[in-house]
Amino acid sequence: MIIIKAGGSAITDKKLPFSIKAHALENMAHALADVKEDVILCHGGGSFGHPLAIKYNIKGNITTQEQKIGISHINLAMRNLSNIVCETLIEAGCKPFALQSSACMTAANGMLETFNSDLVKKTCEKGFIPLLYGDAVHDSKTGFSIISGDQIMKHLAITFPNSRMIFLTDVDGIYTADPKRDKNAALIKEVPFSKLSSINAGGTGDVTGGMKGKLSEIIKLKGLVSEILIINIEKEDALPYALKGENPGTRIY
Ligand code: IP8
Repeated sequence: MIIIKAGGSAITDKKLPFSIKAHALENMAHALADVKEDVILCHGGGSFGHPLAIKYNIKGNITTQEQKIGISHINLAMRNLSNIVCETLIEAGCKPFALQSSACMTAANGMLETFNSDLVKKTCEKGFIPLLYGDAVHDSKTGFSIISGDQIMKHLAITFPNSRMIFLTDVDGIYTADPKRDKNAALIKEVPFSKLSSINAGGTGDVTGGMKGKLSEIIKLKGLVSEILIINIEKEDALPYALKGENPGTRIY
């Protein structure tokens, strides 16, 4: 099993609300059209989910009318992004089947609590690519909360042990510092799980964390996956290489 996370920054343009990076989506879709192994795809919120989460102050207890309107907006925006991803995959010859995260997952205090992963299994068994995404979900403690795609990845890692995971980003892999802010940042080609916590990869204003946040989620995958690749989906060859087992970015083992 190959489980792929398409990061929000990789497939959307965070500078412009509700805008996508069409070339990145197309690179991903074309690479997946040729893959023979079972694949699960999960994407983040990017310019569709995160600006709304900030605008409507989606954190803690969701009690005000304003916050609740925000939840509706996020629910719609994430479906819209999922539709765009699906359309791009279908055009490239893939068979995606979107599973609306808000309809098959719940959270408790912002942490994923229940997940009907049977639907994911059935979708794979029938030869489709299950498509999941970070989303606003029912929360047993706060009313609603936002589940990140990385939390979903952790759950998938437990459900499908020893899978390979590929994280698609807009940078070549993990750097010694944030490559968008620090020109001395150097790419790390290989790193063991045990050294991940000492890397200062820089962060962004995402409600669920940026690259630093991603690494803190990735650390939790130790012992659950066979390996993780972090690659740049803006480079046309990166995902085809990664799917063949090569390392065009950073390999975590
Ligand atoms: O981009 C968050 O998912 P992430 C999704 O994987 C929303 O952190 C709705 C902001």
